[in-house]
Amino acid sequence: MAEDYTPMWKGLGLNIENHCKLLDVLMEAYPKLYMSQQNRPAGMGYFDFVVSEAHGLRIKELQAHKAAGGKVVGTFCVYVPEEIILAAGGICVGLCAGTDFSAKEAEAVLPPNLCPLIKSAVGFKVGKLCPYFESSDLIVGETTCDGKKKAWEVLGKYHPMHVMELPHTKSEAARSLWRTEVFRIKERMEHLAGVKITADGLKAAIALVNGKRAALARLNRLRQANPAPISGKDALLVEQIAFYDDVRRFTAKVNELCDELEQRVKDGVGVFPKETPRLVISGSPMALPNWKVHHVVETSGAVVVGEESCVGSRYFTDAVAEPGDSVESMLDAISRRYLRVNCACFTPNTDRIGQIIEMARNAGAAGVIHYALTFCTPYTVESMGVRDALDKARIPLLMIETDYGMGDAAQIKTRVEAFREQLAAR
Ligand code: BJ8
Repeated sequence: MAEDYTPMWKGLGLNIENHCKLLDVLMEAYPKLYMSQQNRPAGMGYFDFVVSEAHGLRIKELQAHKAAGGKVVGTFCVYVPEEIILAAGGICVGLCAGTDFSAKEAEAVLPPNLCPLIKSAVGFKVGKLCPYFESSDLIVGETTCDGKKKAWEVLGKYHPMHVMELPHTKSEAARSLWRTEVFRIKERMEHLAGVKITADGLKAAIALVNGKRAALARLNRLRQANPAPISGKDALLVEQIAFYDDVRRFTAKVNELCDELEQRVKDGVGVFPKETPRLVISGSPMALPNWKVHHVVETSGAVVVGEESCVGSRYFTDAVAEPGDSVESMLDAISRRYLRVNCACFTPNTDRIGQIIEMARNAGAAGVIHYALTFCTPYTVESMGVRDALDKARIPLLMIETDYGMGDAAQIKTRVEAFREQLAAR
């Protein structure tokens, strides 16, 4: 890190000793997993820097924003409309976490048999380990899976929260409920920030977030080239950083990276040989710093060429329709766009299956890995329908259910290697 941020972390009330241990773990893992990759695009340098300053410079930026009167809002789900937070002069930061470092803190207030993503995030708050939590003026939860919505009752004892009621079908009644929720979060943001959201402000925020999604979609189109111009692990990192970096700067840096990748594609330059089996990963989200399965796959002779995931295509596919001129018409467009996301918390959720097949075909993938976090009922149960549909489409599938621990990494590696051999034999 560029400077000693200890005074800032102390000011935020972090548990300094444990926070330092957490940073040590991360800073030890990152070079091993990331800097060991061959022929990385030069444009990844920016994202390496962002990781190195994730708890430093970015937090300093959030503090400066707050000092100037702005608000910081933490979220856990791609259904929470970032555009509304930005239009109220806020900064939106993702609080999902991808490490088992905070499991002990989480298990003091939550049962152990719970999705690791929820435990990791709540443990960060309870253990005072995360400067993003401590910088947030408000945390926005949502009624998606049972684990999350019950966890928000616990989290609400530790931090000011707003919970959006997300319906679980896409019926007319559900759309109407969701529209009401979108209008309600707009009012909550106005109240929090002490501003009135204007049509111009909302229009600009929509354009900004659409630009970010378009840059990520461009990156993912470029990954479809063979040889893949960027590793899946690097692309995943960019998708993870999308949740907390400054939107304008991030979009510019992703587009710069894409310019470099376009040149690589023209020159036939890749990070793995052309014949490397290509895989799409689909399922539960992989929050930073969860790189486990990508790392296993890419050190087992295969390459990941797409993520059908909320840290992946569910986040960047689809833009908010170019808005009308009133705040109301823009909120309607936001509400429609967000309800098109296909999370396994919905029933039925068959459109997701079509998207997995489409992604696998477009990316020239030889197979799909269905990834479910342990105790993630929505994605685990839905994996049965995914299996049947991929079977019909003659796309090989490997199902992996795992948590954040590394105890099963060797076993997953053996299964991925066997899958790769199965693909080669076809
Ligand atoms: S839109 S996937 S971000 S809810 S992994 S906590 S589902 S038990 S994170 Fe999600 Fe929004 Fe859906 Fe996406 Fe529950 Fe499963 Fe854990 Fe999950």
